[in-house]
Amino acid sequence: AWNKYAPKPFESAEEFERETVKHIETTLARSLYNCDELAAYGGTALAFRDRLVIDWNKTQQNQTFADQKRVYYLSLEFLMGRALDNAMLNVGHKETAKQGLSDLGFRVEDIITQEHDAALGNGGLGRLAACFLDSLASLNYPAWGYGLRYRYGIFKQEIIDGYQVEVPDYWLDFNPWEFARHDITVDIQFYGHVNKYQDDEGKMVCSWEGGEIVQAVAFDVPIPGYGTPTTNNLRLWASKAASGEFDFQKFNSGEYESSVADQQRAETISAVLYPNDNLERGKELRLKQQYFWCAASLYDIVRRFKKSKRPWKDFPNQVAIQLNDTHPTLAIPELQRILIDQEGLDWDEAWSIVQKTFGYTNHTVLPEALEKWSVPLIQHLLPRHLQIIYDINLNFLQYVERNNPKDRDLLGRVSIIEESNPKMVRMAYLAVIGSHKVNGVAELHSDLIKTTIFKDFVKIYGPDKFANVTNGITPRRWLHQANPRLSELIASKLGGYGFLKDLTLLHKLEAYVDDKDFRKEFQEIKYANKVRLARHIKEVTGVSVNPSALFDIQVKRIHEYKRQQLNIFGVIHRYLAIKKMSPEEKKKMTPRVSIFGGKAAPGYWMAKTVIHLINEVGRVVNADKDVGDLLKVIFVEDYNVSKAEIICPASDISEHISTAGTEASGTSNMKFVLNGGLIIGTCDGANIEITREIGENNIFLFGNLAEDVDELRHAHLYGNFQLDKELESVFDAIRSGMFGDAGQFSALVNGIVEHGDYYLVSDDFASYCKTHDMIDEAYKDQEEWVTKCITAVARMGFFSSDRCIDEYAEMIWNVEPLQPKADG
Ligand code: 26Q
Repeated sequence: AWNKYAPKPFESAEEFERETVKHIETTLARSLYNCDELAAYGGTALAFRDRLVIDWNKTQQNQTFADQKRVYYLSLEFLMGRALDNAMLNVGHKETAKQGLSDLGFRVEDIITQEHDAALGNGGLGRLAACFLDSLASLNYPAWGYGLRYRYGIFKQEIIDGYQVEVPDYWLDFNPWEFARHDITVDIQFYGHVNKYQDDEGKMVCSWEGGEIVQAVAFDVPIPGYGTPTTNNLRLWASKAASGEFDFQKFNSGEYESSVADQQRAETISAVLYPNDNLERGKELRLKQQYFWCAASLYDIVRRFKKSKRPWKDFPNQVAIQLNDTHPTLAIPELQRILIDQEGLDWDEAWSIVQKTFGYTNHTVLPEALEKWSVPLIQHLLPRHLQIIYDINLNFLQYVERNNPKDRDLLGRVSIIEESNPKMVRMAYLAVIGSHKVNGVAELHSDLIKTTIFKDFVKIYGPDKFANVTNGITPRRWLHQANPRLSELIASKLGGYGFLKDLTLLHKLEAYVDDKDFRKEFQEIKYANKVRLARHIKEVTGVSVNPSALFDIQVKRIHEYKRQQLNIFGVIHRYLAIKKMSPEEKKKMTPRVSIFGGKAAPGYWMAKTVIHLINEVGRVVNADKDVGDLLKVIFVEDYNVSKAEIICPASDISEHISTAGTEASGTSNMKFVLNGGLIIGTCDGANIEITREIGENNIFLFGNLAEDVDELRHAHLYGNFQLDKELESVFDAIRSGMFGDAGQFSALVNGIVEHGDYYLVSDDFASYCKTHDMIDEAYKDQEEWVTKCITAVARMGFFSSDRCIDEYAEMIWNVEPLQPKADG
């Protein structure tokens, strides 16, 4: 299979060493005598990259010749994390590399951790895109990701005096995983005006003219599959000033400075990832990013299609484009523009192609996260697109009116244009209208979008346009890489690593639930993972935690709807209880470590206040001699993908406690259970399906249901609402200054006491605390506890992103896998 020029798989440690050292000495120009871990990482990455690239080239060639339908996944976020361990897994021969590195005086784990995370995402949505790429390649789907090559990923979080401080994440100093394609560029137009004129045949045509041009440059990242040579492509666009005579003129006329300034202005488009998660802020630069990336990607996709010389009506049989939330919605009017203004198709023909091409995934029902852009802004930046959006809307509203002649209000409700001042373009509506399928990301969420934000559209298009694809995670990264010992234990019982390709095979583990040796090893692995996390906590916070205590973890973006405030109030409640206990009572307590992690959007004051409170509580509790090991409160700074790989295998309990109906799916819930931890959670998002799969005896559910939320909120505002008594004493403690200046936390407390408790913290508090008491009791019976954990792991097969991708492929994309050629 390997031609005579291609590097062979490492046949020995010596061969790996030879190539690694060659890269260190030549590609990196470093002497072996001052080779530190970073240089060893570089050499190792390059040696593995050489193998990856061979498969990558073959895959691309194979896909071009096969010329079948391809999937394009458009996402403004790809939260990839580190690549080397994944490359080693997929290329193979990690053991050889381990031996080779050891001969060179290094430990493979230390080398892997040298790599900077590729942190081009905020949270769940970006990590989902990364898991999808892994599954698409592993299942041999011909698929490309398209995104932006941000120079700065999500900021690094430092905690200084208990406050979050944001530090820029400049990550591109050394990135062996990207290939700059300086020959693959697209000119992207902004601003300008529209000219309408008659062409030679007397047809009215529009042309977008003037304005400015920014160049998009392609950077390609290989995405290897597991257990297959298929290696797909992730194409990220970087912005650059268009090179042309214009610059030379400026240089020549002595305007050097302003020419450089133009260049910098162009480069700011791809400079930084917006750090908002589930919040949209209407900034012009963000809209520029969106169009820049959509236009470059579509140009690329259309260029590839046109090489096949097929008629335009074949486009949707060759191309499926999935929109990861509304961020790429401008791709819809952009494709329509290409087809009518540049390719000369008539409107209806073009529109039918557009609708068949796109699918749209919704990730939220939170009103503050639904994207809207002001009409004047779009008019200014993208004048031709605004016209097309208006025409799409006109056609759509005429269609609605024909079918619903009596419903006058309906037109205003479903119009893409919101008649506010200024007028706004509702991107989610445009995405629904321009796609053939709309999906939510967990059953409850998919039901909710049909009855809330898209209710009218269900009436207009019928229910079949709406579907559910419950999220999943890749078991390669989230089981095998993050928890190698558990993966090995499972493989030893299941007769190999087949479960990493078919996660439903985990069900065979149930046969071992009573197997003494298996149970013991399962527990030992969990303990070892807790020791590893405890070591990390000690290193960065200086606090010692007891690995035998119950590890209770909540790591995710800080957001009011995710309710980290409920968790920390619960912790304070526990602290107050411990302070009142007799020595005998203390002896009966289950020792706990409450661990938090997550970033707050830099402008989200309430979220930052929550971080501050957690840190202040930790400062007081961790120093309190009365408490000792019974309670520790830890904030792990800079939560990211590589931290998650240490944290997820180390939980006894993890918290997924959003107000019912607010968390679309959640995916860390899946990661924790797959790694042998249990969940405390609300009936929200994928928690519901996790419960259905693993059984309600193996999960701790609490709180009000989604169907009760409206009424409860109403009661807060108009009814006779009583603050929960225990919560009141927590607030009294905060107000007393027990955790520092009480004034700092007044907005947090008053939001609940005075301003309607929108997230229903008080309503769920008693049930939350009671459930934690049940967890304490359950944890005392370790035998029963382990049974629950093992049973849950065995029943998690459904939550593989492989299952999820197969569902998209069949229900939405209509694409088939392409078997890799055995011979290059
Ligand atoms: C929009 C406009 C302007 C600036 C930023 C944004 C923006 C950025 C990121 C809006 C939303 C996001 C991210 C949303 C997100 O991560 N949603 C999560 O998606 C997961 C995968 O489906 C779900 O599991 C989570 O429930 C959902 O919150």
